[in-house]
Order: sequence, then C-alpha cells, then structure tokens
Amino acid sequence: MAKAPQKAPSKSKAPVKRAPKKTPAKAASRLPVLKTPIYKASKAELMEFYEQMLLIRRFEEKAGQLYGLGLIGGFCHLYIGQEAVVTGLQSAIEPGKDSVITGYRDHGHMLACGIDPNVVMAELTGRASGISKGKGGSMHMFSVEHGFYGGHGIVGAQVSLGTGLAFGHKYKDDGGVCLAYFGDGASNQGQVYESFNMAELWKLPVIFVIENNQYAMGTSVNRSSSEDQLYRRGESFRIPGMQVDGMDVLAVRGAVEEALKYVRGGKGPILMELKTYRYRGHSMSDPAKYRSRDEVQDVREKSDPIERLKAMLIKQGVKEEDLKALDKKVRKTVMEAADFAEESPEPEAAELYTDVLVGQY
Ligand SMILES: Cc1ncc(C[n+]2csc(CCOP(=O)(O)OP(=O)(O)O)c2C)c(N)n1
Ligand SMILES: [Mg+2]
Repeated sequence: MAKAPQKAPSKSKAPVKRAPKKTPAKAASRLPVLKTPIYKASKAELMEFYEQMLLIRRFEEKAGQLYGLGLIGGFCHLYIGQEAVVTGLQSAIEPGKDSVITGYRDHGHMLACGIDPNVVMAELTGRASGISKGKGGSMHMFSVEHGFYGGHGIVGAQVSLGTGLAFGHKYKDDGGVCLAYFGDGASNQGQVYESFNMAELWKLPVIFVIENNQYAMGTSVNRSSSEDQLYRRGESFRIPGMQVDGMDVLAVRGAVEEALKYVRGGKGPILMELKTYRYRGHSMSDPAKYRSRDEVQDVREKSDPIERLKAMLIKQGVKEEDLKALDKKVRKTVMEAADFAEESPEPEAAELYTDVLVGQY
C-alpha cells in the first residue's frame, strides 16, 4: 500500500515549539530566615563562659611558649582571639549525643569538649601520655568518648567527614547533631559543596560552622572569595545561613540555639558564619607580613571576646578580685598541664609500628 505522502513542512509557519519539560520546583518558597537572638545568660553561666574562654586563651599562650622553647615540634596553630566561637557553640550541644569535627586549629575545640588539658598538652609535646600517644601532635587528636572526631590537616576534609558523622546520627537515629567547623579558606574547597548538596538532599543533622577569621594563611577573605558573605554559600543548595558576631559569646550561643532547634527538628543542615579574628599568625612559623600590627591591635582593643565578657560581668557586680582569682585558677590548671607534659616520657621507639592500621573493625 502506498504511503500517504508526508506533508511538507509549511515554510510560512514556524514549527510549533514545545515548552521544555520543567523539573518541578522543590518549593516555591524562599529559604527560611533564622533568628540570631542574643542569649540571656544567668550570672553563673556568664562565669562559666568566662572561665572556658580564659582556659583556652591561657592554654594557647602556654602552647606558644612551649613551642618557642622547642618543646613542641611540627605545626602548631593557635586559636587565640576565636575563643567565643567554640565556647558559645559547644555550651549548647549535648555531650555524649552530638559530635564535633574541625581542622588543625583544634586545641580550643577539644578543651570545650571537656577533654583534659593534660592529655592535650602532652600530645602537643609528643609525649606517650598524650591523647594520640604522642604520635599525632597538634593537628591529629581524637576522643570518641568526648564526641571529638579530630583534628584534620587537609583543608576542607573535615566538612565531608562531618557530613558522614551526621549521616551516622541519622542512620542510627540517635538524635545527635554534628558541628562541622571549617575556615574561610576551606569554604572555597570543592568537597565542601558536594557535602552541602548531600547534606541538604538527605536532610542530615549537621551545622556547618564557618569560622571566618578573615585570613587563610596570608590571604584575606576578600582577596580569595568572590562571595565574601560566607553565610550565603549554602543558598544554592537550599541551606539557610546565619551570620553571627563570633567575638560575642552570647550572640554565638543565641544563634546556635536557633540552629539546633532547626536541625534537631529534622529540617536538614544549617550554615553558620561566625565573624571572628585570629591574633597570632596562621601557625607558629608565620611572620604575619600580610597585615599590620595596628589592625591586630585594633581588634584586640575593640572586640576581644574575653574583655567584652569581663566588662559585662563587672557591670553586673562581679568583683575584679573574683575574676583575678579565676584567672589564677586557670593559670594553675595550664601550668599543671605543661608540667604533666614535660614530665611524661616520649613514646618508645617500638611504638612507631603500632596504631598504623586498625586491627579489628
Ligand atoms: C587541601 C589543602 N590545601 C592546602 C593546604 C595548606 N593550608 C593549610 S591551612 C590553609 C589555610 C586555611 O585557612 P582557613 O580555612 O581560613 O582556616 P584558618 O587557618 O584561618 O583557621 C592552607 C591553604 C592544606 N593543608 N590542605
Ligand atoms: Mg581563616
């Protein structure tokens, strides 16, 4: 049978264009805007925050001295200036339920997890009594018991690992949330965005915490970031962001409470950008030629998180002598940690071959 002749396409009429198939939008609504209230702390809580921040500061000052004396080898990244971030955030999480992971600037995170300063200092000085038996050093410390999962030297790696920890919380349905800390420099790493995508897609219980201390080694955030408002970095993954004054422990605590409510409610991840500042060089071997002394001094004078809280406490009637006594107590704890470390032996040579592989899974 002869085929019906096909109609030649009419030249006068443009072929009918089909509208491209649309992927249904996930939701027409905008991203939720989370509140960032200032936490209303009791006097006792204010004193706790003060003591915690002071412990981190004095510990880090001591670590700096021990490094100068040659007692700490390798890398050592101090956290001085950023104390309000971990203090505020970790005061709100539940020990034994939540998890924490960070990069190499990790001493403060460990102390805020309640880890004994003795075993941290012993690790920094490479002693057998250190938390990683003296074989990890400043950047490689863990305490599963305290929910602290390192201590990572690869910039940005902890974000993917933290997303994995959050997956673990969801899978085990243990109600836990992971705080995955990283820097402004790390926020330009590719794996961070792969993690964001999966975390939101699977609604994982993770708070991505950007500690924006303004510099990644010698590069300022404005020089390296096309979008320097880092709290917006999750928007294209539909992750809401919060920008918080990371030099104010009460602002940090207030914001994280809102973030925790959201994440624990099963709504997925949150991105928190904490605007902060590091007073010391990137690591102990950084001559810090990329910024002026005046810049550092200005932040110290105007925004120091410890001085800020001290002024608040004095205004509330706490006596200067009481704060001095607290400082004395903290200095004693730190001195004892340094003594403990110095008195501990170095690991045996045979320990070189242990803890390399996990024996049992
Ligand atoms: C994948 C990778 N690239 C580069 C480095 C070298 N490096 C170590 S720290 C650092 C800067 C990171 O800065 P930031 O994320 O802002 O953290 P901060 O040191 O300010 O806490 C770089 C580039 C590294 N360790 N890992
Ligand atoms: Mg930085």
